[in-house]
Amino acid sequence: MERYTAEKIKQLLKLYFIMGRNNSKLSPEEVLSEALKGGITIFQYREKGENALNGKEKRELGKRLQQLCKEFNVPFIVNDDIDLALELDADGVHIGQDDESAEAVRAKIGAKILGVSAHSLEEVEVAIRAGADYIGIGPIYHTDTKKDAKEVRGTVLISDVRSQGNAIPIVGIGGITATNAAPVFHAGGDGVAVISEISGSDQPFANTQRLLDAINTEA
Ligand code: TZP
Ligand code: MG
Repeated sequence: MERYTAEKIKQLLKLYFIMGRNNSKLSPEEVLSEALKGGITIFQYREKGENALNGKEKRELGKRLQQLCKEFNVPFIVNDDIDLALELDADGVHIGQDDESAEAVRAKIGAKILGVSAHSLEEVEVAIRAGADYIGIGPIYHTDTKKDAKEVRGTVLISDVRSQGNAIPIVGIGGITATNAAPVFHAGGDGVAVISEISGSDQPFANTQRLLDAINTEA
């Protein structure tokens, strides 16, 4: 297997849905099915926070969500847990600055997709040198979903990366909805990542389509 091209990654980032069991009102399987039908382009399994599943339960839910993604040919990414990603043969992993180094993770996962969260130009550059396929930047807007989120910075860092002539695939995250997604693309982002806009809704299909409509008028 070869590394994904940057062009392909940019297409995949367009509408990035992230969810763990405690983000969803409906069952996670039901929410993900609706989001897949609605047109998400990539999915991240992020099992975090209070009552997060561990061990076998975490793995079993991951397997079921991965199977749904396979049916729609949508890549399945695992947050933080490299061992689980390898065990399930996931399509990739996403890590933050507090996780294992991007270099070490790249060495373990080979050509799988590697996403890294970054909050400064320096972190962006280090992640790229270490072999990141894309960078997650946020929080763009206020979010209640991630309790330890950094301060809201809008799209400044995305613009700064592009001002430097850096073409690394970028996804913006944090408080994104159909009505505020546009600035991420205007700043040079390739996609938006959402948790609650889809998972917290009792109409995940409709919300996914609304997001996609908003994105398609920009991207
Ligand atoms: N990283 C930065 S903000 C955030 C993460 C995981 C949470 C995004 O959730 P929401 O509900 O889309 O604001
Ligand atoms: Mg992390």
